[in-house]
Amino acid sequence: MYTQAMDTGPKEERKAVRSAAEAELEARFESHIDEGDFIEAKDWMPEHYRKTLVRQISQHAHSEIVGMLPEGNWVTRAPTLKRKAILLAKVQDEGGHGLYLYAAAETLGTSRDQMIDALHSGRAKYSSIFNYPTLSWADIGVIGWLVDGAAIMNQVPLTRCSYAPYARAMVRICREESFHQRQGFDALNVMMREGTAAQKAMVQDAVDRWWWPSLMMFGPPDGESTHGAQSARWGIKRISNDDLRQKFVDATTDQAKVLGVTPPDPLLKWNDDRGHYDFGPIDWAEFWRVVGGHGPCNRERLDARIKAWDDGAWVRDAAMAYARKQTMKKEAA
Ligand code: FAQ
Repeated sequence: MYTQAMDTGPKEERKAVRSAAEAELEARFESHIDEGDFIEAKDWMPEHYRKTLVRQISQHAHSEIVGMLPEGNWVTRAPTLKRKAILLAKVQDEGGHGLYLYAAAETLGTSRDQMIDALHSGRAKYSSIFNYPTLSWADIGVIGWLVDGAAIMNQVPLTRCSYAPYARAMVRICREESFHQRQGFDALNVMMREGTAAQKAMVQDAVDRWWWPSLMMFGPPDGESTHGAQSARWGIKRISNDDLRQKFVDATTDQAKVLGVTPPDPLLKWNDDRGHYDFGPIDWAEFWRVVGGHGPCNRERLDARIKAWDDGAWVRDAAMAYARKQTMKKEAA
C-alpha cells in the first residue's frame, strides 16, 4: 500500500507532464497545417495522421502494382512494335510508381514487408478499377485515357499534400501519368479516325465497360467518405471525392466528343446554371461489392500478386546473401 502510494504520485505527474508536452507538440503541428507548411518524416505528428497516411499511401502503392496486371496482359498482343514499346514503358512506370510510394510510406515507420503482407492477407485495399478484365486491345487505350485520366485528376492535388515525402513522390508520378493518359487517347484516336467499323465498335464497347468503374475510382460520395473530412482538415486531400469526380466528368465528356465516342449515360448533359455536366446515378452497390472482394477479377489479381511474391523469394534471398557478404568483406578489410 505504502509503495503504491509512492508510485501513484510521480506516475500521474509524469503523465501530466507528458500530455502537456504532447499538447504543445500537437498545437505546433496544427499551426503548421493551418499555415500550409509541409510536414517532414522527422517532424512530430499525431498517431492518427501517421496511420491515415500509411493507409492511403500503401493502398496507393498496391494500386500501382496490381494495376500493372490488366495492361501487362496485352504486352504480347500489342498490334505494332511502337504500341508494344509504349505499353512496356507504361507498365514499367507503374511498377516504379509503386516503389516510390512504398518508400514514401516507409518513412512513416511501416516496413515494405508489413505493407505487402497486409495486401496479400486482404487487410489492405487497392483501387477497385483493377478488378475489371481487359477484353480487347481498345481496353488498353481506354485505361490510358480514362483510368490514367482519373488518376491524374486525383493525384495532381496530392502534389500539395501536407506530408512532404508523399507530395514529392507525386510530382514525378503525375508527369509520367500525363504521358500515360496521352498515349491512351492517341491509341483510341487512331482507331476512331483510321480504323474499320469493327475497330470503332471495339472502342465504343470498351468505353461502355470502363466509364462507370472510372467514375468510382474517386471513392464514395462525400457524405459516405469515412476519411474525407479529417484528411481535408489535415491537408492530405485538397479536393473532395465528389468535386474531383465532377472535374473528371467535365473534362472527359468534352474529350469523348473529340474522339467520337458516347459515354454510356443517357443523363449526361451540360447544365448551364451549374457550369458543369450533370450525370446519372452511380451504382454504389457494385462499387462496394468490388471493394469487398467480389468483383470480376479480385481473386485472380491477388493470386497473381502472391505468386509473383513467392516466385521472387529466391531473388530477395540472393540479394540479402550478397549484402551480407559485402558487409563481411568490409568488416574484414
Ligand atoms: N477502390 O473515406 P474514403 C492509378 C475505400 S492509381 C477501393 O473516401 P479516402 C494509376 C477507402 O480506402 C489509383 N477502395 O477514403 C494507374 C476507404 O476504405 P478504408 C489509386 C476505395 O482514402 C493507372 C473507404 O473506401 N489512386 O490508377 C476506393 O479518404 C493505370 C472509404 O473511402 C490512389 O490510391 C476505390 N476506388 O479516399 C496504375 C490515390 N475509394 O481504407 C496502373 C490516392 C475509396 O477505410 C494503370 N488515394 N475506397 O478501408 C486517394 O486519393 C484516396 O485514398 C481515395 C479514397 C480518393 C482513393
